[in-house]
Amino acid sequence: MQTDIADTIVALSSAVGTGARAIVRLSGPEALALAGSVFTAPQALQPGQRRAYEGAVSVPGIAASLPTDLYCFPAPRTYTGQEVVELHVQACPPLVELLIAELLRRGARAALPGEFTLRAFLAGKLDLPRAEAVLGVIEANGRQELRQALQQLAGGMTAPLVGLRDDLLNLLADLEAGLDFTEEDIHFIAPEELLKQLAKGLAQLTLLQKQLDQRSLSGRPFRVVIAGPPNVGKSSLFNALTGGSALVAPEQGTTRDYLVQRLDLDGTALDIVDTAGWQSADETIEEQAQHLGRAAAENADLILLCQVAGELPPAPPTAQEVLPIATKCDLATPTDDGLATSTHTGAGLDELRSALAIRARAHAQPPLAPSLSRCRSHVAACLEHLRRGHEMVLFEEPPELLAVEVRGALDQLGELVGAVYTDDLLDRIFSRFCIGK
Ligand SMILES: Nc1nc2c(ncn2[C@@H]2O[C@H](COP(=O)(O)OP(=O)(O)OP(=O)(O)O)[C@@H](O)[C@H]2O)c(=O)[nH]1
Ligand SMILES: [Mg+2]
Repeated sequence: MQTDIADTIVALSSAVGTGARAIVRLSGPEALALAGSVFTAPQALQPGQRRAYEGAVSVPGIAASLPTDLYCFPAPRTYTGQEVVELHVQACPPLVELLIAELLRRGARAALPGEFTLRAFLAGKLDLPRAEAVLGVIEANGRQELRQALQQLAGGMTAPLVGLRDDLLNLLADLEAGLDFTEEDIHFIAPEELLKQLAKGLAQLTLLQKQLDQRSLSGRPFRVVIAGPPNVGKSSLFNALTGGSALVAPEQGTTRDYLVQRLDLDGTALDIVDTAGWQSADETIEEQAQHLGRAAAENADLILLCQVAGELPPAPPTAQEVLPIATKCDLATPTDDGLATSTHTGAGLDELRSALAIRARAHAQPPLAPSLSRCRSHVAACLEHLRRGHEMVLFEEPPELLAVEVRGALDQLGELVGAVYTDDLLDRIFSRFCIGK
């Protein structure tokens, strides 16, 4: 991505299409001058002041001037660290197109995908994992991915590493200072202290490695749990989807255990789980069934929350994503409370399968996956350097060699947070963004 941060870039930064408002965003040294050249307001624009103006834009080809709000955010306290201006206009696609074309004609450059966030990164506003998390938030499929992306955006991954980098930099400084005095046997840092620092780094990184492993969602198939009150047709739905043979009976409390079956939908694997209907338990076995069902629901990526069509849907049990299903729609007119299905007539089953396939596919390629695997590889390499360093201190090897390992560990951490990067890497990361972000 060849970008010059001296260019003033422009893009539509709200969703494409009609709507209440469209936001045309500019970033760069000429942002206000360019926006001001198409915008008129009763009061003069004040460069360097953070404020909003009510006015209008006029663009060639449209006789009338169009009511517009202009928001000016002077550098450096902005998303990109540069002067940012937003023009909020009516979300009419031809108008927005004409406005952007006019700004381009006057000297702005069309922003490349992710270029606003790239500028934020280059200005030091975001480290690399947080910049990657911006994409994770935009493209999150479901609440769990959104939660993870927001956590990463808030610095959840890199904040603990800042302290580690500082500690290792101090350690390296002490080691390198000592290198000039190796003949005299003067140490700036005692071997016990070295071991303590290295062990602390190892512990921190091992913890981060575990967290990254847990967050890699794509490792296991998408897990769909069928849950809801007793006798609403959960096991019948399970059988209809999987071709399985869960017990189905008119009595409530038929399902005691829970059943899992792997299913292939359009080439994507997913696990479907049938659970016992929720009810108060008055015997031990029932209690166990309830407990198992709840545990299965907690591990779900999606809960198919079943209720008989026409009845009030039950309250969702957990924070997991829920798809409400109105079962037995052959018996009653379904309300709007969910996807209407009937295992007797087959109604709604194809729609349910496609809904599951879309979600399972999205789960198999979570937007944060490339970021997680990038971070995982740096953490693993950094751990390796620290492990070797730890061993060297134990075996009293020369401090020059230890310094090489500590430097290696620091390089890895630097690449992880983006303190060290290549243009290729930035290209790979930011080209996945959409334009305007
Ligand atoms: N008319 C109609 N009956 C259904 C449908 N699905 C299930 N049933 C009937 O509803 C009864 C209960 O079905 P199950 O699938 O065992 O219900 P469940 O929710 O698994 O029940 P528990 O395991 O006891 O919680 C059975 O008699 C099924 O034949 C449907 O789509 N239409
Ligand atoms: Mg059942």
